Amino acid sequence: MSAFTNELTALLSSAKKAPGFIYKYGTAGFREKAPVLNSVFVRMGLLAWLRAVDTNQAVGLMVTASHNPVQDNGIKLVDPDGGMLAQSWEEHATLLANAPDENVLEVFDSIASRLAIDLNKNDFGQACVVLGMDTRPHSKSLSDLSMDGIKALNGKFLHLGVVTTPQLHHVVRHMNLGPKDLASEAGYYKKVSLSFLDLIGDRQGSSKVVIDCAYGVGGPKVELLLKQVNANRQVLQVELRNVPGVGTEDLLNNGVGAEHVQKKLLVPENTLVMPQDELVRFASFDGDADRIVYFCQEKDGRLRLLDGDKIATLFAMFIKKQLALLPADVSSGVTIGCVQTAYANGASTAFIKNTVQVPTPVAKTGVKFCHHKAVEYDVGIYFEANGHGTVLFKQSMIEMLKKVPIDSLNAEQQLALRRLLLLEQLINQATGDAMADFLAIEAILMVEDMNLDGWNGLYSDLPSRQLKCKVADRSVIITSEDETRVLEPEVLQNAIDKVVAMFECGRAFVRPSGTEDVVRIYAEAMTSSLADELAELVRKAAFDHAGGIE
Ligand code: 16G
Ligand code: MG
Repeated sequence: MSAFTNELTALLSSAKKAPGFIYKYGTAGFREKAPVLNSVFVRMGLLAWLRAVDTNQAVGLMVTASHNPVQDNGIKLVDPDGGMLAQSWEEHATLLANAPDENVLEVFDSIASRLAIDLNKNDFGQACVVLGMDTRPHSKSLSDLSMDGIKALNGKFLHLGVVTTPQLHHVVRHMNLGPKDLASEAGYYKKVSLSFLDLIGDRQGSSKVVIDCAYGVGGPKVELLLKQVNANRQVLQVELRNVPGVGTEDLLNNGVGAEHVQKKLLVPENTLVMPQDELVRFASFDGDADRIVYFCQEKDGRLRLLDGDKIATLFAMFIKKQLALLPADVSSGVTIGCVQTAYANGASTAFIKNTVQVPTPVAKTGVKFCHHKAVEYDVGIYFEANGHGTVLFKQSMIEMLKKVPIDSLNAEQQLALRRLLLLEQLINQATGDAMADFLAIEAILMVEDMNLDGWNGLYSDLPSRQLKCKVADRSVIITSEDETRVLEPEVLQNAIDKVVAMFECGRAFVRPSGTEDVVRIYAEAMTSSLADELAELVRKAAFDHAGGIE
């Protein structure tokens, strides 16, 4: 370590910690106002290299604050399999980010020695930190700070420049697990577009889709993807709106994008919904394009949302159908699950469980928790209602499917097998991915000859409402593992139970947010106004029993 001390010391003293600030590795990494993040970026450069050396593989560092406003930025660290950073390392990240300026090297050394990681060894294997960044104005200078940290340790890095979060996950995964020729942004477009085109055969999109890109990085990237999709013939008619450009910085996630559409049930601002758009389906990405929701506008101007639950339902039905077409000896042992969170609409849970006949285990909010549960199945579908999600296919099952003698199958079975294998190629196996999910959804709609009405009509959502409540200290609320119940303070859960019992089909829960300093409230009931009423009562209960302040 001593060999690096001079350069490191200079770098660390040029990026001092914001006084008194406590950094938290939240649900999806560090996320704060950009000006207080300099020290975190340098330190996370160091930590990312440590993780790379620890695993002898490529790891990732994404500079983004996802759906947050443009003033914010953040870091998401990516593990060698392309998934989120191992939870045990979140503690190291938090420790290092909060170390007093004068102790950073000491803390760093102690983490390295505790994990027996030798930064002076001769062979670092494939260790490398892959960086990517979104389009925020400060993303470049912040990612430079992480690079400086890696350089100060003589570490190896590869900066992909501006990419979506899932593209970074893709590159890291392919660098380590192969095929290596796909481990690039270009490889991403190739893999996703070719599997999509193979999946749809000679079909063509029947109507126009408009994508609200949230003025985020998804805009320019989906444009590149669609160029490849439509290279030989016009397969998809897509119109992009809210694409970033000169002077649009402040518009990022501002009244646009998946978060706005899903939480507020409002059409994105600046997205002119003209009369001829009535039959058009819309999709909204979030700021770093790792989630997607669909919607359309009713004749009365209201928004009809097809959220992550509807997306999960579509995937579950399609996959279940293909599996059912295969001979029993191939499909009978295949396990399939659709992981949801407490936010899943009750109607979706009932439909997936009872009609599609796929189990719906509940995971804690956050991609990492859903992902973790989904890998327990051969086919693990997971989607949060907010549109984060993907479908994971266990490699052993894919190998098994590839070994099925094609001649033993009839034409329909061959097609079903092919579709499953292509879906695995199309859908991001590392993380939720707005672009890949978009093409997978469009492919299923085409193959199933389904329109938005047919998809939306699979079940009707129970009306729901989400609210926030400010409390002095949200950590006083402790929930059950699946977040459906409050364990502490007990009086809060008792109060919630009491109000929920007053509503037919009522369901409600509260949980401390992992990304904002608020308590979140969710309520579901038979009508919108009853859901509003229940949510308000539960908000009041949280305010009264968990130290409400505003
Ligand atoms: C983060 C999570 C998302 C989760 C949300 C909950 C990732 C990539 N993102 O955005 O999955 O739904 O946090 O936020 O994991 P909350 O804790 O503030 O409600
Ligand atoms: Mg995001």
